[in-house]
Amino acid sequence: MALLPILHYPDPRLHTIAKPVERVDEKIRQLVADMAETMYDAPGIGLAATQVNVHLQVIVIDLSDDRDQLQVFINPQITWASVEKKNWQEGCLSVPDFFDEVERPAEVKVKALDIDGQEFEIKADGLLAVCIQHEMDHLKGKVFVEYLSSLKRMRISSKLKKKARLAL
Ligand code: K1U
Ligand code: ZN
Repeated sequence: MALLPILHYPDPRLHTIAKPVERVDEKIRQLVADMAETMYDAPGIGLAATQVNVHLQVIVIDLSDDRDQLQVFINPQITWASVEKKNWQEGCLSVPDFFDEVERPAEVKVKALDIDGQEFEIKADGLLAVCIQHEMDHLKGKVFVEYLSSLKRMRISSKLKKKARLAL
């Protein structure tokens, strides 16, 4: 297993659109294991392959307190979203130390492949629904700060650029 470097906003690679996985093979299983290790280490509750500069439709999520209930979504598709919307405070490992509210559908149904390449569909609400939608945005090249005002986005961008310069 390996820890993978996480891209930070405003890295343009975060805007790459991920391609579908053609075959769930050992290489994909290794990517999932490395992504899970990276998410647990960060620590985070989710991670999309885009964030580790791999442009394939792979997501890992673990919302459990004991960090032992990994959920893997390969080629995820939202098949239904509720009309009801909800605001949640979101964070992102690619936008360290910033949290802000985003409005999204309160419930979604998502269809995906699991680690064995088997199709499954789940209905999600609460934080799982938020996290799935947030991670699926990453696969489409969208970072949650793009839901915020351009002023907030510019402030975040310049703070993170400054932080990156100081880290050199
Ligand atoms: O996509 C990511 O960068 C992961 C992100 C997922 C997420 C969090 C909150 C709302 C929507 C999506 C994170 O994991 S940010 C870190 C975080 O929320 C957290 C970290 C440790 C413990 C609990 C939460
Ligand atoms: Zn994120």
